[in-house]
Amino acid sequence: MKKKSVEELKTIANDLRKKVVTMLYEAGSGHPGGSLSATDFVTACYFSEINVDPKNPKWEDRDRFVLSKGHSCPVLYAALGTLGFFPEETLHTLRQEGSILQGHPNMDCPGIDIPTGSLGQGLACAVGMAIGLKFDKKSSRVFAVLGDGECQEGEIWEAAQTANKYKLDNLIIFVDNNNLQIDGTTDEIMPLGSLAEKFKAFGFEIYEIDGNDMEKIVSTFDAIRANADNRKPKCIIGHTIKGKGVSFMENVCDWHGVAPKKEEWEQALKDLEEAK
Ligand SMILES: Cc1ncc(C[n+]2csc(CCOP(=O)(O)OP(=O)(O)O)c2C)c(N)n1
Repeated sequence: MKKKSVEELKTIANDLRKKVVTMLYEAGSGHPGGSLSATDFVTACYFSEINVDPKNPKWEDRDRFVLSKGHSCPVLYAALGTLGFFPEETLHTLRQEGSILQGHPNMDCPGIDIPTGSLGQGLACAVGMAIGLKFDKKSSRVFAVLGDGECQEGEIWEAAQTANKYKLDNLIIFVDNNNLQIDGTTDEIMPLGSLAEKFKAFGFEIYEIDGNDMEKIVSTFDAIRANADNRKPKCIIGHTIKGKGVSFMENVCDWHGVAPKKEEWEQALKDLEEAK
């Protein structure tokens, strides 16, 4: 895929945010906060960095993408629909019975490499994929998006140990570090300390950035590519804002898993239009 400029990526991210709030408004349920905090990273992945083919979603040599924090799937669906993995009109069927776009992703949806939603499990799946790709001598990479609240799950750290043991330099994880969980701050629920220090201690190469800054995300990908074969898994700690881009959702925990009503949806679209 032809690489997009940072400005083009910012425009796409804004467009995906609009699609996310619209999908959630139409569905009447879903998770806006964590979808909007992860939007810039998902955009940079799908529209610039990862090697996938919308016409051949199961292409053997594709890069893999694991949305470990599966509840944030509206933004992933918006990206996949925009790219043509499925007809874009399908985005209007989010969470409907029989739709390929369920409240948590499953593999009926073209472009989804693994079902997720039970937090803590996705990184282990990504690690397994990265081991398999190395075993098959493929140059494909595995990208995984984790929540900071999700990092309170023990299985994350078992998977991290394994990534280190097998020197998975083909694994790139992004921690969407928005400091909020389902019903409070991550610190109130279970303090995490420094995730950068933790993943470093687990053998990862660390990049700590503003995870809503497109330029930083793109330059981090450049740095990772320049340093690809150092036999270390990579971890980007992305400091983000939950609900990013919608004034009344930003940093408000109550918007973790609630859909906007009509006036709120209209206001959200207005905010995003103004942010363009
Ligand atoms: C194993 C498991 N326990 C609990 C939940 C319920 N749950 C859904 S989202 C969420 C909070 C996740 O917080 P975080 O990972 O920080 O996600 P974000 O803030 O980015 O949405 C919880 C506890 C779940 N999906 N899976």
